[in-house]
Amino acid sequence: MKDGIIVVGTAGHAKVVIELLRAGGMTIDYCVGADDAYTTCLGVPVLQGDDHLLSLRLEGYSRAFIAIGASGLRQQLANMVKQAGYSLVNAISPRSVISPTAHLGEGVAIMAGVVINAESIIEDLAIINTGTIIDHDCHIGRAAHIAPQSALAGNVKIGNSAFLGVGCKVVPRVKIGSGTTVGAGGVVIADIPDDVVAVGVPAKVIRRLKQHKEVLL
Ligand code: JB2
Repeated sequence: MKDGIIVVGTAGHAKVVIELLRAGGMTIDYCVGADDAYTTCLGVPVLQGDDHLLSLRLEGYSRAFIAIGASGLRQQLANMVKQAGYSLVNAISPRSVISPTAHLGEGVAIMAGVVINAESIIEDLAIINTGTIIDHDCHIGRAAHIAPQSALAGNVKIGNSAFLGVGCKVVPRVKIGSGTTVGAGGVVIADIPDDVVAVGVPAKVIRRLKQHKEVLL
């Protein structure tokens, strides 16, 4: 069995994740990227093409992290590596503050400066980006992404695959639907349905999106 981590993804998100994993004392042996990916990422050798995930598994690697921002692709690749027999590690900054009563799923990224308060739940594959605050009793859905410097008050629910742009604010008890995007700087003061784009202060729906696909294992 090999102890090193395989990071899937080779671009900006992978760089941040590699540094988080290193800060947590882990060693990253390879990145696996698309066929046209660069050959190294922060000094980690890059293998091009997902067939490598299977050969690395046969070599004895068993731990991976999916470091890709696009939530659909992140879920597809997570399913692929799990089916190949990998487990997903978490990438958690030692400079985040996470309540002992919060619950984290697997394959989650929690960047520096994040605060997650009591009894909040972060589902698998979610990204809680730099400097974001998640107050008590929030629920962040599978593969959702809360971009940097956002702030969620207590009891907020964010649906699966939702995306909150940089600097969003959400008042208590609001629900934001699955597959929904809230544009940068949006202030959400009322529930927002699934699969829409909402922007502004206060945030208003401006567009419907194609229904997002749940990519469950
Ligand atoms: O089929 C694939 C594949 N397709 C694209 N297999 C594998 N293994 N990897 C694939 N990729 C990889 O997704 C590319 O090689 C590349 O590494 C990555 C897409 O990179 P992109 O430049 O779109 O960004 P990112 O995912 O690293 O970061 C996004 O999300 C972050 C959370 C950006 O929006 C960042 O700004 C953001 N911070």
